[in-house]
Amino acid sequence: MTPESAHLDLAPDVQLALRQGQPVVALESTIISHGMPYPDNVATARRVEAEVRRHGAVPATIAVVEGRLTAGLSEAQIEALGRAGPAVAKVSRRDLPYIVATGRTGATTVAATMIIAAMAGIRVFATGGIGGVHRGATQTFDISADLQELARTSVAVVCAGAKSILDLGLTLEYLETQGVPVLGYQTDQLPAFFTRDSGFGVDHRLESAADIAAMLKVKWDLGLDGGVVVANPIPEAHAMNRSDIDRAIEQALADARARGVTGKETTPFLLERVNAITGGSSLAANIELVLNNARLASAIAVALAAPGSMG
Ligand code: PSU
Ligand code: MN
Repeated sequence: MTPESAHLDLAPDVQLALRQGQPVVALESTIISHGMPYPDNVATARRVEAEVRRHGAVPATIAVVEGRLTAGLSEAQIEALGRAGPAVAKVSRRDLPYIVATGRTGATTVAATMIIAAMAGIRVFATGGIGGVHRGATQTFDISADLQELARTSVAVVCAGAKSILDLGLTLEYLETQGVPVLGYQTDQLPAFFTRDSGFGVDHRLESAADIAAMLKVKWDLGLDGGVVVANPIPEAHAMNRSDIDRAIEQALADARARGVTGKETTPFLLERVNAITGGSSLAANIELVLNNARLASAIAVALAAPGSMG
């Protein structure tokens, strides 16, 4: 037993799948507690797990439960995280040792989920949107720890790009500096979460899950540790009107400035404001894009697990 595995609990089906080299997809929990309102958050988490199963992989929703790093939450654990909502600690890399040492429960961000997934041996992770460089970061220095994690931890993160609550141009610059490939799945454009096009391009375009899996294998075979952003645009039918979402985001940013919101509260505050201002329409889009990411992540995990693929 390695020192870290003493802190790690795997659900039986996750453990079995990993032992047999079967595909597993990691899922995060901050999206449940801080990214969507109850009870849609719990319903969505369940649907995402079912979607992963339907596409041939085992879902592992990740959180810290009473001090245990947990990959593969039970239904009751998901319900508890969703019901508690923002009262649950939001756990990124810097928070993990405190939460574990004190036996607390926390919802893991993309960064912390990547860490636990990598410990467990899970290489593919589906979420909604990643954190990034915030607007105004030249003054605030507010850069999500997700980006640094992508630089160091070898997990592919399938997302719908990032919300334009962030400075997407600076986010791409940061990822370039850190050597993190940003792949477009069947697109040349970086998607902006609710919309298919942010006005920025991706580094490389790939057409299939198998091609993405092949590139991941080469990256890691070459010893190029670190993550990859797989940007998967929201399905056309569910994409939002750009000017509606832009207006909501501007309003949310103004509200955050007026209230002096800083630090780890910034992202949850902005997510909650955007949800509130746009009402049900953004929530519906959010749910659809996460399901879409779960499907692609499952296909990538299946391709990676194919005989001869990961050696
Ligand atoms: N962006 C979203 N939905 C989310 C998050 C970001 O559209 O749920 C969450 C993710 O868990 C992400 C975290 O890892 O917020 C980033 O927080 P911060 O910016 O404080 O690093
Ligand atoms: Mn931040």
